[in-house]
Amino acid sequence: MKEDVTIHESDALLVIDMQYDFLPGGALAVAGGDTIVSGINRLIAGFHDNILPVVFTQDWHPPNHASFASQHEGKQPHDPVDDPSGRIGPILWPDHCVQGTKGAEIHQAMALDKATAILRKGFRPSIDSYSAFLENDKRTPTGLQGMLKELKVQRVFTCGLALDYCVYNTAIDAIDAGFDVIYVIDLAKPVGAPEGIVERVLDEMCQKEVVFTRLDHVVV
Ligand code: VGL
Ligand code: ZN
Repeated sequence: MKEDVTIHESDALLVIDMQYDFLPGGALAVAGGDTIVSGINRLIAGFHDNILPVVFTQDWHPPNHASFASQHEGKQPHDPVDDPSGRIGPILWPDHCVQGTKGAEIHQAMALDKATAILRKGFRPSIDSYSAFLENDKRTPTGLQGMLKELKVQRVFTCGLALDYCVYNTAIDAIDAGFDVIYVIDLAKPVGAPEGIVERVLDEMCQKEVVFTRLDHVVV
C-alpha cells in the first residue's frame, strides 16, 4: 500500500454504481455498501474543490437484461453463466438497476451535485457492462475514454461498488486505455461471489500495476 497520493490537475474521480440496488435493502445489496458513502463524499469534495472531473456511473438495465437470472429458464441468481463470449457473467444476477426504478437511482446521500458527468451503462439487452470504459464484449466503448482524454486526464481514482465487479473492471480497462489508476480500496466493498473472486481480482490488479491507497492517504 502506497503512502500519500497527492491530487494533480490531470486527475479524475470515478464513483462507481452507488445506487439503491447495490446498498443494503436493495435487490443486489453489497454488504457494508452504506459504510463507504461518507468517505466517498469526502473524496468527491476534494476533487470538486479543485475543479477536477467527478464522473458517477449508473448501472442502467432494461427489464429484460440478459444478466438477470429471471431471463433464463430454470436459473437462479448467482448461477454460473455458460457463455464463453463473456458478454454476460461469470454469474447471473437478481433483477437490479432497472431503468427508471428507484433501485437504479444513485443514493440520495451521495454528493451528486458535485458530479461533472453521469455515465449510464449496461443498457444493451444482450451485453452487460461492468466497466465504465468498455462493455463486457470488451469492444463496445461507453465513451468515457474519449471524454477523459479530451479533458487531458492522465490518472483516475476509482471507488464504489462493487469492488470485485464494476470497480475492478473499470480499473483494469483504465490501465489498458493508458491511464494510471489509484484504487481507493477502503472506499469499495465486494460482492464476493463466486468464491475466491476478491483474491483473484486483487492479484490481477496488482499485476497490472493498479496502485492501491486509502482515503486517509489521499492528499487534496
Ligand atoms: C455490478 C453486478 C451486476 C456492479 C453491476 O456494480 O459491480 N455487479 N451489475
Ligand atoms: Zn448490473
